[in-house]
Amino acid sequence: MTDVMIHGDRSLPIYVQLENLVRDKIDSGDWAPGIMLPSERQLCDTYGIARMTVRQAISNLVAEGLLTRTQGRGTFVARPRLRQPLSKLTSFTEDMRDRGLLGSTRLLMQEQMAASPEIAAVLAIAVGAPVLQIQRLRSANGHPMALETSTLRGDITAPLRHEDLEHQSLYRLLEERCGVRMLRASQELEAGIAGEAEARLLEVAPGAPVLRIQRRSLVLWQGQEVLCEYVRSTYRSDRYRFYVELER
Ligand code: 16G
Repeated sequence: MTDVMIHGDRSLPIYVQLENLVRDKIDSGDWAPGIMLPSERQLCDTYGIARMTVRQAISNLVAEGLLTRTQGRGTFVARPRLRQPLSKLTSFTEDMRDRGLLGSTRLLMQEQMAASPEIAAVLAIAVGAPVLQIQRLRSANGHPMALETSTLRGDITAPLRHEDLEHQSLYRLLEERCGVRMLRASQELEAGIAGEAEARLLEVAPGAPVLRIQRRSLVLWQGQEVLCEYVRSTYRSDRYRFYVELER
């Protein structure tokens, strides 16, 4: 077996040669994002190599994020992740528009409620004060990207009570309807795994790696700087890459 050459260098283990071959096909555009790879059996037959070897190469490329595997459907060439700067306070709508993608939203919940102690502490308001909570699934070109649960101060967002939050940008509405100017935000990002419900919405397997983000936004409202928005988001880690410029 060690004598087999499927990609340039006979001295490399066969699974590495196969990985390199797949990489080349993706880099050259021969295998475009979203296309399904030949089956394990086909790869074995085409290159005359063992099933275990094919499996190892594919698993490594899945772990690397170059391929994605969907249970029962097959292995696909991954779509390149969206590179999102962490230094700009932008909205999902703006992010999609800037990239020439078609952003869409599914509104899962829109409710007026009383602030829990946790929310009250985060937004620096009284426990029981009114808040508006909305949960939205955000997609790009029809592909689910993130699930966002935003909690906003009820007094500031009172004009939004009957607004359609499925087809309009929340940040634009805040600025145009609520007399708010978005100023800045603090954001925390950590790794997580998708629970059952969010996995279904994001169309990933339960337990798939995700990025969890919390954002607290400060706005100018009635001449004062106040915390207005607290967002907990779950981003698909295979669709996003966040970056930040560092200075010294
Ligand atoms: C982004 C923000 C979210 C904000 C939303 C408003 C993160 C990581 N991202 O998705 O906090 O609520 O934009 O979007 O929190 P919209 O104006 O398009 O409704």
